[in-house]
Amino acid sequence: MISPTMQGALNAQINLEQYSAQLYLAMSAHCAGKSFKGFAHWLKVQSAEETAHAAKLVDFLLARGGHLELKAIAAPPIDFGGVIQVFEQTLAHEKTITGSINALFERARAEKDHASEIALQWYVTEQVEEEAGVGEIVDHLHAIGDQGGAIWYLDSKMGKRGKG
Ligand code: OFO
Repeated sequence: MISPTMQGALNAQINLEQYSAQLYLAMSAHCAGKSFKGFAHWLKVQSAEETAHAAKLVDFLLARGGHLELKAIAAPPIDFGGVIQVFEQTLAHEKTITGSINALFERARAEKDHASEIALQWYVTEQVEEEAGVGEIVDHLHAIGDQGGAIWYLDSKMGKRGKG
């Protein structure tokens, strides 16, 4: 059985993952509005991944006899600026999520909740990948700038995410 504090913390993390899905969907629409179809596609796939992250936590919470307490999901911004700013904000957001996953992991460890600790290891590893992947995109964008032909090349590359 999961403790009330861990249950509350997991519910809060579920809400954060759902917010991440909303945020990336809003960013995807923002990029689509600027005809950056590849960046829009990448962010839409990312949004779906965040929904899956939330669902995985829901499954774990229920398997441990916990109660799901869904809360309202905060509204994301509408305008994110240029593509570089979009991905800088994505990286900043992922760093925030890493912080909350680490706090959750530490709580599990402090409570000697081994099951939660092991389940959260997947998220710790995932955050390493997410920060590295988005960090690489930010580096590429800084290198090429958001004007000129190279941005469209990167856009077409981003459009291949999940397509083999
Ligand atoms: Fe769920 O990993 Fe990004 O936020």
